Amino acid sequence: MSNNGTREYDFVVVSNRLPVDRVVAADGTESWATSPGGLVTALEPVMRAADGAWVGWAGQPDLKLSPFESGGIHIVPVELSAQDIEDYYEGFSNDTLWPLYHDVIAPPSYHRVWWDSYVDVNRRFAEAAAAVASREGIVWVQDYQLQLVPRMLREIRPDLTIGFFNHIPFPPYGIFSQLPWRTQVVEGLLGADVIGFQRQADASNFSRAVRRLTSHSTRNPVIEVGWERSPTRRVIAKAFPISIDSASFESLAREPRIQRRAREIREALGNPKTVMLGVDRLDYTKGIGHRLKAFGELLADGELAVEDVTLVQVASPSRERVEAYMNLRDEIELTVGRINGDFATMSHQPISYHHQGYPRDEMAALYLAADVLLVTALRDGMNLVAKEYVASRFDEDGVLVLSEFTGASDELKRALLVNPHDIDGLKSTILRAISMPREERRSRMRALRKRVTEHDVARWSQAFIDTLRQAAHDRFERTAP
Ligand code: GDG
Repeated sequence: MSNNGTREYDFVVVSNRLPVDRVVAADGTESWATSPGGLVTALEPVMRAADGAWVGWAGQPDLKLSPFESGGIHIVPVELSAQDIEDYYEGFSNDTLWPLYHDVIAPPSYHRVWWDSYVDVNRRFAEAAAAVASREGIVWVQDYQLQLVPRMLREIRPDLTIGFFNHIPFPPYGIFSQLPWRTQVVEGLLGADVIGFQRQADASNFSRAVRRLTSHSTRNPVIEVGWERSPTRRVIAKAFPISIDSASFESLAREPRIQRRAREIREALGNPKTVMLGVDRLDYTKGIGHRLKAFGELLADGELAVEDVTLVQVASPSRERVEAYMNLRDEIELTVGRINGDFATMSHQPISYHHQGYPRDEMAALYLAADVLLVTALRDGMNLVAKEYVASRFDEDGVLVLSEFTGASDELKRALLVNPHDIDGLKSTILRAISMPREERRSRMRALRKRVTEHDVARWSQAFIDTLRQAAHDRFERTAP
């Protein structure tokens, strides 16, 4: 208990979005359902064991909510106004940082009012976390929307141990240096004791930015941070590749009703010899256009026949109020329409396109139904879809075509790795995937499954939290009288 009687928590997670969704029943009553995301699943046991709270935004503007319990987690809502959402979230997070951190695939917009809002909202998240964390507790901040929180939080609560995990890439300095507020962002992150990235390359890019922008010394993975008026602190910046709840995907796929549904999907598509699948948020980083181009050319060249191959593309709606996403949707849907118009017969469509989100059961059935999964991202922090496909394939079948520009490609080496910019290379890889002999499919899928089942999301969170606890231990040892 704090002085003012509110409860305090030893383990606090801070993320832009809370892990719960508001559900309004037909009779108007409201409740909260825990969203089935990987992060919640991974952190639930830690939350329970360590008396945890979760700080974040409930997903709707101007919603005043008091803290509440949901699924055994103490939920601390941070209110965002419609203006905050426009400037901090859709603006600075999704139209400045997102394109900048993904190799400027789309041009980032730099607006000072967006930055001011980002600073302001980050401060409110930091204050909310500071208010609920117990003395010498642990706070774990998630992702690029909240990069200033670690430093702000440390200034309010120097007793805390603070972790930060970046779910998206950290760009090379030549790109990062475009950001007018680059030094503030780097110093913001350095408020943490442990900064986690998806890949080693991201951690190296970050260390280089630290060397270029600050006078702190770096010796991988340690950065010695000397801020004015405070003693030097050791910050660890290294890779912790995220994963999925592999066992739960596998057991879902093993359910007879899911396998039945997978067969139904193939039948509904006219039982083509090969079903290829793409599952992505409709985002310009995912390389959906490159994938469609390669597929369209294979049909035009006569290398693939529409009766033999169907591409199912799930493009789940995303960031629909950001202009770049509106334009992307038009572009993709024009291309899908053209390919279908050019090659469809009365009984077969080359692309089965879905601008919808599906329940997890349907996703698992799709993974089972697909002979080939196409992941052609131009840049992706990790890409969990690739891991979900592998986890679902308990039958040791299916071929994963995986972009070299995903974090997942560092681990899933026995996928067919592609450079999605090389359309000819992509085309020949697709043909290779379609005609791969059963024995080779099995041996590759086995190796991929070994990696994904052994390195699941529980192992990821455990590794991060262990490093954080070790950092806390070392810090208190060094400062002990
Ligand atoms: C960011 C980083 C990093 C998608 N459509 C539906 C649906 N999904 C689920 C997938 C998967 C998740 O959303 C997407 O995760 P990804 O990793 O593929 O991509 P981002 O959303 O861009 O995630 C990424 C990740 O954070 C974690 O650190 O890997 O690099 O960009 O789980 O299955 N799920 C359901 N219906 C859909 O229609 N149920």
